[in-house]
Amino acid sequence: MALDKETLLNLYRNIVLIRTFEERVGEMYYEDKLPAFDIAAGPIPGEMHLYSGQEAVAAGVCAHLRRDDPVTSTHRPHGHMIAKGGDLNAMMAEIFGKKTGLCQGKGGHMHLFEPAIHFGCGGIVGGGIPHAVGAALAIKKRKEDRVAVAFFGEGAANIGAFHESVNLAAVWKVPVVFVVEDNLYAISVPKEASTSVRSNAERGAAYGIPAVQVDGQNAIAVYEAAQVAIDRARRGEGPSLIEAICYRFRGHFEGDAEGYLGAGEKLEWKEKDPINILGDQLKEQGWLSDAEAEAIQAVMSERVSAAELFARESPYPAPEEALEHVFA
Ligand SMILES: Cc1ncc(C[n+]2csc(CCOP(=O)(O)OP(=O)(O)O)c2C)c(N)n1
Ligand SMILES: [Mg+2]
Repeated sequence: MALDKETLLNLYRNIVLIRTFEERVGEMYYEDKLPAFDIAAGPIPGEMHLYSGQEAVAAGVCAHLRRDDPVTSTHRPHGHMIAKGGDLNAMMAEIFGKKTGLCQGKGGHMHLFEPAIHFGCGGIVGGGIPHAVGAALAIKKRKEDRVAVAFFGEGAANIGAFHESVNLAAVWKVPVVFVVEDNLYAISVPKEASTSVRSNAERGAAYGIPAVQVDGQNAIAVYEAAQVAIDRARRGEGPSLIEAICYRFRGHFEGDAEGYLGAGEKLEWKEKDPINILGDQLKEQGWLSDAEAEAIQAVMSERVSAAELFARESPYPAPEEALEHVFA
């Protein structure tokens, strides 16, 4: 499949934006937390799970989605939401716990909800998978051509909700695509220690749905696999599964000592940085010069800085609002 210049450049811009956002959040997260690592201190209190390294998966899949296609995400949601077209300012404000955030500052980084782009996520591992199937069932009942996508990790693929969801999606033949991001670990647990099959793509056969494995560091490979799965779902032909083999460049959470990594493992994976892989593919075509790459980086840095400024300058919710808009 020959991809055109604008499609590839858009993938590249998206990946650079996600990386820039994540790395800046990673810097800001440590403000005032060190040296004792006080998790409640600084402008971004609480846990933080960043998506750097896995950007090609979110970008390659979401490139096919419309604003009205529902997406469920995870405890590592920023990349998915940015790729889906999320409002950077409102995302960043939510991460800062500010009133102008997507959940008025009461959700934090794992609870980003934006109805306008049909996006939701949450900290319960595997929790978004049944929601995506429910959304797909609604789409089918209404006879719409929308597609639901569930992003989740390979750890989540061992949760009961995954198996029940894939089974029912197949039985009901609903328009959903399951995207397993296999980044080799669930916190510190390697996949081999928790998973009965070598590849989650093998599990598609157990439920009678198409499933493929792709190189999740290669945006073009993800884009092409997602095109097949999403087109199929839009045509009413039912669910499918994509397993993207990828790697997170940061710890499971910020503050992770990463004692479980093999020697040199991270450096090896950094050779497969999705920005460089796609950048080289673009350069080979003559579609990206070093100066153009720098210009794209400058635009994305500017967008992230604007979101940071917005978040920093926004007010916190008032204490008397603490019990509003929450289950209490
Ligand atoms: C139901 C549930 N069990 C356990 C946890 C604790 N937990 C948070 S993230 C995580 C690992 C998830 O691994 P994976 O699905 O591979 O996603 P990744 O973090 O690698 O992106 C676990 C066990 C949780 N949040 N929810
Ligand atoms: Mg994982």
